[in-house]
Amino acid sequence: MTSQLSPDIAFMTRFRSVNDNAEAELNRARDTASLEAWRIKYLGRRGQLSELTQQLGKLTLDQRRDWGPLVNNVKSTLEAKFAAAQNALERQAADAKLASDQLDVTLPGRPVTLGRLHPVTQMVREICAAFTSMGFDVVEGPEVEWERYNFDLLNIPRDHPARDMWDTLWIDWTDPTPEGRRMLLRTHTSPMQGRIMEKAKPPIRVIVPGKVFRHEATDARHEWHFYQVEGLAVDKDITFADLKGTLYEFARRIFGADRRIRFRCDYFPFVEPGVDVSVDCFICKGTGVMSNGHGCRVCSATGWLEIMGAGMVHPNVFKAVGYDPEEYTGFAFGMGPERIAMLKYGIDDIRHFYANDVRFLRQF
Ligand code: FA5
Repeated sequence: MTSQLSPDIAFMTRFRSVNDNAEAELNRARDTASLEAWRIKYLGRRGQLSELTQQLGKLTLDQRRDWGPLVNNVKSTLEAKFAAAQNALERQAADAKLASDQLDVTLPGRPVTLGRLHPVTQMVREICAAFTSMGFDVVEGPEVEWERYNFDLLNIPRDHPARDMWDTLWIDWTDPTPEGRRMLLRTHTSPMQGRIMEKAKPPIRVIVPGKVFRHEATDARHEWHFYQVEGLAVDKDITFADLKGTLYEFARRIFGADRRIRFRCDYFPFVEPGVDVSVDCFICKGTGVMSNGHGCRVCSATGWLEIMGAGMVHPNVFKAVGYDPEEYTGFAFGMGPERIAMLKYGIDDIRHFYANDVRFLRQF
């Protein structure tokens, strides 16, 4: 004998089991994945509540009137509980994230490392500022230079013995033109004198900071690459007194009024007369002798440190760039910012600047 449940009883049994199971399983859903699986199982398009709604169709009209609202009621109750469970889970996740992200304000901060300008860059800028405040313009030029500007235009023709004053690093390159031009790493910033005068008409008042290179052995005062700042002033009636006045003012601004400064005759082929300018040595205070009685290593026991060469522009240089030396006069100078920084900060070896030891560099 087979027993057949009436559709009414069968529906009621199914309704109860769906209702009970749905609630129990929803309470057990602990994460988003199981919550989503629950939604698909009960509230999805092919879920158990849709199935129940379809089964309503097998009941009589009266039974449908009784069961219809109940099914709807259960559906909306389950939807509300699902939404609440979902909210609770989201809140839990947000709380957990907040807790793990919490800042411990008592932890020591990480120090921020500040970059700084290299002491030679600072010195070059300071020198430029001293001259710009006196009305000079700043121009820059190429580090790889033609022999013509580095030597020829400066009254130093080929085979002139004065070329030995600058041990030159030549560029390994052959000029295909008949002129057979030669290139080099500029040995000083003076080549910019010719470049500037070729292009501009007086009055000229410029300074040229830049790197220079020489094929020479290094020691406490000599690097094979270093900076120079060139100066050039050309106009009618410029005299040696203007040069002295400008350099005294420069030394006063950089070293203060107490520092002694010395002009001595010197030879540079592109100036006449030529001088070298020195400042009294900061280590031996101009005596030439150190506190231990030995001769001063920094100034070679002379008491003076040479910081620049200078002089009145040679008439041959004016002629080479097409200026009339009867009409114009001018002065030029070329200084070494490393040497000036050594004097200013009491540094006893120029090689510290380019040894890249941050313990040294951090002091500036
Ligand atoms: C010159 O280079 C000339 N061009 C300067 C000049 C310009 C004279 C205009 C007249 C008119 P000198 O070789 O002396 O001159 O170098 C000039 C300055 O550069 C020196 O006084 C010194 O301060 C610096 N200097 C020279 N050689 C070195 C070196 N090997 N290392 C560091 N500084 C140096």
